[in-house]
Amino acid sequence: MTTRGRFITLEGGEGVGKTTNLDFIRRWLDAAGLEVVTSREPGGTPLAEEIRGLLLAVRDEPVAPLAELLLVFAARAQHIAEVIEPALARGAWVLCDRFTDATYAYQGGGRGFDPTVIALLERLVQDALQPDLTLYLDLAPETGRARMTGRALDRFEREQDPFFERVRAVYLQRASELARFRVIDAAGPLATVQARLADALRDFLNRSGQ
Ligand code: Z5A
Repeated sequence: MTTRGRFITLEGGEGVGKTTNLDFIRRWLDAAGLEVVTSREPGGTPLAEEIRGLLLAVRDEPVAPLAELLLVFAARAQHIAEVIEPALARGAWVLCDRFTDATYAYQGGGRGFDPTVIALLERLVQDALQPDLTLYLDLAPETGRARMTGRALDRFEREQDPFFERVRAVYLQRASELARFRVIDAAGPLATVQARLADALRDFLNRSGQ
């Protein structure tokens, strides 16, 4: 019988280094002899990537918070069905740049949705699916923002500092409540951050009996 794969998510505010470190983590897991599928949210399939485009586009029409929340979960439903579940079922490890903790942080903390509403949709869309390990890259929002200098900002990145303070507060709250979280200090040189990530991965593999 095939052993189900593990689901690892990478989380954090803007500019903390998720995209930069995703490839490092993938190579690290590859070197450990694991089959790894990398993906991202919102996105990960053609349809979900189209929804990502809708969510991130800067537009004149204000986006109703409920429309935003439902689009996030619509993309997630497609991503789970097409990519995440099939990969885990065949024994591959899935490494995903953001998942539902981002919904609690951005739509919950940022936009003010009651977490019980998010939890309702989470159950509907995910059933029992949860990450096995969540690597949360923690950084002061102003440091992350400074790293983004010169980039064209999307609809979320145009939010102001208090929005990102609320996002960070929700991530830290969840990290204190959920055992699957590992908080990684994302400040300092990239090599230092990657050494912290490698420690967390080594620890997870040891605990998983790999
Ligand atoms: N969103 C949501 O609202 N609800 C949800 O449920 C989900 C998502 C899943 C898109 O996500 C948006 O979707 C997101 C929340 C919303 N918006 N925001 N904000 P995204 O992950 O694509 O967006 P992002 O957070 O803005 O990602 P990003 O711009 O790609 O940032 P990053 O991946 O964390 O950082 P990076 O691109 O790897 O690094 C930024 C720069 O810093 C880059 O030049 C690096 O070379 C540099 N860097 C990286 N590490 C270091 C260190 N250690 N030192 C110095 N410089 C560094």
